[in-house]
Parts: sequence; C-alpha cells; structure tokens
Amino acid sequence: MPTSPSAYLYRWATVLFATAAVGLAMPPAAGAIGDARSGEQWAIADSVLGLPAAWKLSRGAGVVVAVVDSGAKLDHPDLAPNIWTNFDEVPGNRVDDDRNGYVDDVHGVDFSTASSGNDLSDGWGHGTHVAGIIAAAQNGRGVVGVAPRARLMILKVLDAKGAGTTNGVAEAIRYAAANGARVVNLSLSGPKDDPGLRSAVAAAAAANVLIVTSAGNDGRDVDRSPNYPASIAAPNLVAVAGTQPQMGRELGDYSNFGRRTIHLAAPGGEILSSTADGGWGVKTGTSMAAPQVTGVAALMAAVRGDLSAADLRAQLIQNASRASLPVSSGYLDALGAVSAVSGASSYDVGQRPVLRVLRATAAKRGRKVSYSIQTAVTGAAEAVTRYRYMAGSKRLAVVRKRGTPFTLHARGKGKPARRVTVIALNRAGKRLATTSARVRAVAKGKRRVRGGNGLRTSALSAASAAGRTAATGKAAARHLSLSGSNVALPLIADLAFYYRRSVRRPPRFTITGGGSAAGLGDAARGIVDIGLTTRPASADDPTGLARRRLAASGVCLVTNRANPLPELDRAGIQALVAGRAATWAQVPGARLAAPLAPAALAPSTGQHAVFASTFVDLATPVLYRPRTFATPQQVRVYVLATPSAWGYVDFAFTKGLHVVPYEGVPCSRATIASGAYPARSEIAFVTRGAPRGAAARFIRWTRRSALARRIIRLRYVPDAEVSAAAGQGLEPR
Ligand SMILES: [Ca+2]
Ligand SMILES: [Ca+2]
Ligand SMILES: [Ca+2]
Repeated sequence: MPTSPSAYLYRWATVLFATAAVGLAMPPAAGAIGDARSGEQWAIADSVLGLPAAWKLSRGAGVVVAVVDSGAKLDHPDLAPNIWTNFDEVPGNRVDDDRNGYVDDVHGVDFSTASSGNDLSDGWGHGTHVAGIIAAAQNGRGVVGVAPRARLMILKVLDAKGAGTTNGVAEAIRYAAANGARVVNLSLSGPKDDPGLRSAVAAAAAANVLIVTSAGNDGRDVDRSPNYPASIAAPNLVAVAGTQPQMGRELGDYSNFGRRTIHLAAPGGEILSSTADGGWGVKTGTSMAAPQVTGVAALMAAVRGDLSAADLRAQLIQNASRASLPVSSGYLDALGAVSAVSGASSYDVGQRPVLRVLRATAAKRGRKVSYSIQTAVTGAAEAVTRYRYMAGSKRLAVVRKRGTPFTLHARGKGKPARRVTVIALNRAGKRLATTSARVRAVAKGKRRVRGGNGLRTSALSAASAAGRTAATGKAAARHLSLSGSNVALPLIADLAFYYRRSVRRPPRFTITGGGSAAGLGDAARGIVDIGLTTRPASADDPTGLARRRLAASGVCLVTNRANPLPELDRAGIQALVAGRAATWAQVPGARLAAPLAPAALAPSTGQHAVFASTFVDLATPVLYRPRTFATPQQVRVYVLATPSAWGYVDFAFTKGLHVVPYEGVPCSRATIASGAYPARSEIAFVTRGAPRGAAARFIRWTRRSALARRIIRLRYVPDAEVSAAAGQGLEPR
C-alpha cells in the first residue's frame, strides 16, 4: 500500500451491510423492464425515479462512466456486455500501445497498487455492486442498471480489504478525465481534506467530467462536520444522500445530510445489484445512492453530448423533486432531468462553442513525431463543420466534425511542438472557437499512486493541461454561473438571453435551479458567481454574503375560476389552514360546496416561507393537508384543472386563475410595488462579498438597462419601480 504521509487511508465507510437473503415486500416493477429480478428492484419502479419512462428518451448508449471503487467482476453476466474497452490498447503485451502512460489499460487501471499490472478483479465486492446499479445490462438476466447501455470504465482504488488512498483516487479521476469518461462515480468517503483530491476534481471540471459522490454513512450533518470528497465545493461535483424503500422519500438513518453540501437524495437502502461471486445481492448505503445519480447523469449525457459537466449538475439538481429532505435540492428525478436536457433551454441557444484539449502528448519516433490529442467541445457546436490542428505554427491536420470527446492521432516532422492549437471552423471557414494546450511527453502511469511526495507533482498529469488553459485568464472571466430559486430562474434565463445580445463580449452563462437554499449554499461555497434567492435573509444563512435586490414578486392567493371567492380575510385563512373548514360550503362567498382541495409549495421554497409568514398566525395550528408541488407553475396547472382547488402561486403564475383579494387588497403589480399587498418577496442576487467582474457587470445591467426592466416587468416588478412607488408617497413596506 502507498504510505505517503499525505495519503491517508480511505475507510470504506459507505456500505452498512450486505445481505443476499433479504425478502423485500415490494410490488413487482413494470413488466416491460423484463429482466429476471427487476421485480425486486424498488428503485426502478415507475413511481420512484420515473425510470422506465426516462428509458424511452435515453439508455445511456455510448457514455463512458468511470467506477472508481474496488474493481469489478468483469465477466459478471450483467456487467460483461457493458465493460468499457480501450481499443487502442493491445492487451497483455506489456506495452503502452496508445501511449497514454498506462500499460495494458484495456478495461481500466488498478490504482490500488503502483505495480504495472492491471488486475481489476473485485476482492471486496463493493465495486461490482456499484457498477451494476449504474449499468447492469438489460439482457433478461438479473437486474437492470439505471443506464443499461452505458460503458463501465473500471478504476480500482480500493484493495481486497476496502482500503485505498486519496492519491489513488485522484489519479483515477485524472485517468478518467483523460480517457473519455463523462461521469465518475465515487462511492467512498473519508474525513480529511486533501489538496491532491481537490486538484483532481478541478482537472475533471476542466475536462468536462461530472463527479458523483456519496454523502457518507455516519447519519450526520456534513455542513457542520465535512466528509470528503462530498464536501469539496466544485461546479462539477454532486453529493448524494440515501433513502429507504419503506420510508418513501425520507433519508435512511445511516445517511449523512446537509442543506448546503449534499445536493440530492436517491434510493440507497436495500438495493439489489450484481455481486462479485457472479450472482446478485442486496446492499444498503449512500454508496448505493450515488450510482443512481451517476446512471441518470449518463442518461442525460447520452441525449446531449454537448452539455458541460456544470450543466449536467445544474439540470440534475434543478429537476430534483422537492421533498422536506435535509439536502439542498431534493429527490433525484430521472424523467425530469432527462426530459429537461432533451429540449434546449432558452438561455442555452446560441452559446458559443467552447473547445478544450483534454490530453496532448507527443512521442518522437526517428524523424517523425506522433501526436495524440484528445479534444472536447461544449456549447452550441451545430455550426462547426471541421477542426484544424496546429503543432506550434505548423498545420498538423484538419478533421471533420465528430462526436465529443474525440482523439486525433497524427504524425508531424522535426522536433515535437511545445503547444498544439485546435480551431473549430464553420462551413465558410470562420473561426468559431479556438484553444491551445501544452504538449506533454507520454507520462509513465501510476507513479503518483505510490507514496512519498507524489501529491505535489501530480498536478502535471496530462489531464491538467486542459485544466490550466481553461481555468485561468480570460476564459474564466467570460463565464458567469448562477444557481438558486426556481422562481427566479425563468426570469434570469430571459435576462441572460438578452444580455448576451446587448453587450459586447458577453460571458457564457450557466444557470442552475435547486431552490434558494442551493443558491445561498453555492454562492457561499464559491461554486457559483451569483446565488438567486426568493426568500428573506435568515439567521441561518451562511455569513459573508451580499444581497442585491432585483425585483419584487408577490405570493397571491388563488382559486379555480369555477369558484371565484370575493375575498379572504385573516380569519378565513386561519380557518382554512387550521382545517376548521373542510368543504367550500363553510367558506363565506364560495360558489361550490365540494371538499376543499388545497395546493401548496414544498417547505423549502421561498414562496412557502412568504405564505407562512404573511398569512398564517403563529398560534394557528397548521392542520390542512395540501398537495405540495416543486414550482408555482405546477401549482398553477393543478388549480387550473381542479374546480375545488385553492392555493398560492407567485404573481407571475396567476394566468387563468382567480386571484383572491386579501383583506380587500388585490394582488397586482401596483399593490406589490407599493407594498399595499402584504405577501411580497424579493428576488435577490447573493454574492460572496461584493460582486466583482462579470457578476458585477451583469447585476448592474439588470438594474440600469431599460431592456432589462421591460423583461422583468413581463413577470415581476423591477426593483426600481418598487423604490419609485415608495418614493411617491405610497405606503412603503
Ligand atoms: Ca495505455
Ligand atoms: Ca498493451
Ligand atoms: Ca440484466
């Protein structure tokens, strides 16, 4: 084992127990899924993640997923069809045929030892199980994985006792990034921070690789006591808590949690998957929850190969279904996430393509030089028709557009060039994007998993070449990332869309939902430039954040138009919320006599907080049982379709509904601006410290531009109008 002082032992801490003989009282999953034991897979039943429906859109075909774990039983009948193969490597000849630094890395690499062999067998039984959850084949036998046509790159970092090092994990991440993986699953955790691991995560971000990791199994709040790698703040990292089948969407007792650090919850308890003895068995833990998210990410990446890792993370957490879970965003929703990426979002259209060199190596053979250059492209690449490669100042090759990432093998003459440049061209020969990267000699693999001072030198692996070009200088300044409130999201997407057309050299936007809590957490942790919130500041918020108001929105009380309530007063609301009124016959002015059908937003939303603080007296027992939804849009659709429904939505989502005046005051733009209507909330930008650079410029534009004000006015009340209304002597809030 490696013995570097900085390479502490990873404890295999995420699986609680493994029992093959647990009888699950589950209803059989949908028959169409078909494999022999699918009926015992509670997580793939339609009502849980929406998987069978998501499979109509994607099965993850062709997406390479790295399973960084204890190896895998490669000839397991459910895994063998989906094991990744490096076709450029000749097996068993003790030669690094593809010159990526690793000898005979045909299906992966054994990073649990520094010796040159690659024994990927699973002596611990963990990796085989995790691999099956991600991509067990849909072949009639055993189980079905979340992404049954994804490819499994097996990167072994845990030995037969489940022990490994952060050095090994960091090297595995770098290998995955440099060899075509789109998603890395890390079902492992440890208590100590490690700069080497952080830098590997950053290199993966630059190479456009999403990392999904388990929250850990100590049943504790990770916001307060960190757990790694889950606690690493990165725009390409998702941390996952685990739920139990018997508990609906509640977390298992074992699962770590954290409203700022842990993004998603997914099925982790009593998961049936492949085992290292060639059969199938049940395991429980957040180790089993992370691969569910990994699988969904693979489904998404198969649909949209051009999405960046940050976009994948964004869409995963933005489309999580809300639940009162102690995580930032909610419960994994496979169907929601996959269908969201299937259609282009408004702000995504026309984003310029971005090129990255993931790996560039050169080897001298006599008078010739062999170059191997792996390139990835994200953003709107439709217009790209070909790529031109330059070695130094000499033209190396021109290739037609192809799937991303792709590797160019080309020969040059003379001395190896120090840098290579890649240029994306359109049909007319116009440059759409360009990037360059330093050329490296072929590295000898695995040196860094050994102990000693390996960590410091590890920053110079092939993969980090891309990291250094992308993460420094102007490229970083031209990128602007935002996350947070789902209510603010459509507005921000529109603003971003027009901002790009209004200014010269606009930044590239990444916009993520997930709710106000996610926005505050992401901003505080430095993952995004700007957080979006629609709830008032609270004592629980992270410190050091600056708020800038953008607009005011109002939480309006609404009913179906079949039941146009003339108004509601304070006493009426208390009666509804306390459950004292069960039918509309008991509500003065109602036209219907049917039972009440209340609709509400989940407790973690800003609108819920505004509704509760504005309309509900502290002393009122909250006994009503509303149907809860994730977004005001969903509430609107429900109320629209349900004659006896009432509820509250954000001002922008009242179309088609009857808006109920409260205490005689209508919920309108004017009353919200003046503060006469009490249920006003502020859409605000939050930044870590005062906004700087691109963030400051964008915020300034949203406040000063007449165009921005018009866009805001379509949905909400621009902050300037709120201030003006207050200045005109109307009653301020
Ligand atoms: Ca190789
Ligand atoms: Ca070989
Ligand atoms: Ca199967």
